[in-house]
Amino acid sequence: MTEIAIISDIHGNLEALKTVLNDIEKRNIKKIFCLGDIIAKGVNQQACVDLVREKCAVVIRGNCEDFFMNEVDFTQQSAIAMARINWNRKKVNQETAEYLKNLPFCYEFYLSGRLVRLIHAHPETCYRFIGNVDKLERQYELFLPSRNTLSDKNADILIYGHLHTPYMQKIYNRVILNPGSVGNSLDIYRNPLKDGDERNTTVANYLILRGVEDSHNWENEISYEIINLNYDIEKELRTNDINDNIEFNKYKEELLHGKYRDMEKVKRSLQDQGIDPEKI
Ligand SMILES: [Mn+2]
Repeated sequence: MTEIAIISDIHGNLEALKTVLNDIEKRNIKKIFCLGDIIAKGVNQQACVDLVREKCAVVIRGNCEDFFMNEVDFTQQSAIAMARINWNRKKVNQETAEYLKNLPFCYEFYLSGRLVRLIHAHPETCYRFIGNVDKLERQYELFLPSRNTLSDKNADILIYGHLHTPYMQKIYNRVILNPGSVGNSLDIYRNPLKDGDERNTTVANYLILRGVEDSHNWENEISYEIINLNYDIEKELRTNDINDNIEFNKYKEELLHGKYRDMEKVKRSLQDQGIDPEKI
């Protein structure tokens, strides 16, 4: 039986990453795969990339690596977007920027007879958002191959990041898994009028997969488990400050209370799909 830890969306949060890596080590799990978005938002981006490179056997590209490390047409960007781009680019050195720019889009392997595919967000592009409240037909897109996937088969188990909240869904005989986010979890975002409790604050999330690697036998055992860990958020925030983190106050609200800075954008996209955001 092989155990694989899947981590995602670290976003420059070193304290959260160290907490997750310690937990993985304590469990004696030797294999770690990363789904991207190591950078952007927090200030400790270089240290996070260094640790991920040291510890992870597989690393794929997230939308943040794609967006911040590639050439951007500045004439198309707003002033705040330009400030974000410049700030994030300065957080990693040139060699790291090259490494991030060249990360693969996808990784695939067999586990207990299932084709497991890792992507950041969607088989076509690392930017498209398919959430845990989207319609099943739309979610099924996640299993499909594209010109960017390594094989042209439908995945049996699709693992993606991008949502910043852990998620598991079975559709027919296929499974969607999302490990949530190590460093920018929005896991406890709730409408305070409903069942939310901000005192719980956010936790670091990751996923453990267990099965027989490289086996094509469906009869082999397979299991998955989401881990939620408290970490020292205040300590991480002390390494950020108003001068060093251009969006410090928004960052603080996200880390402490899971209040996503672009929630209005998410609400609009839910409404576009005919989903009432207040009912989630
Ligand atoms: Mn992300």
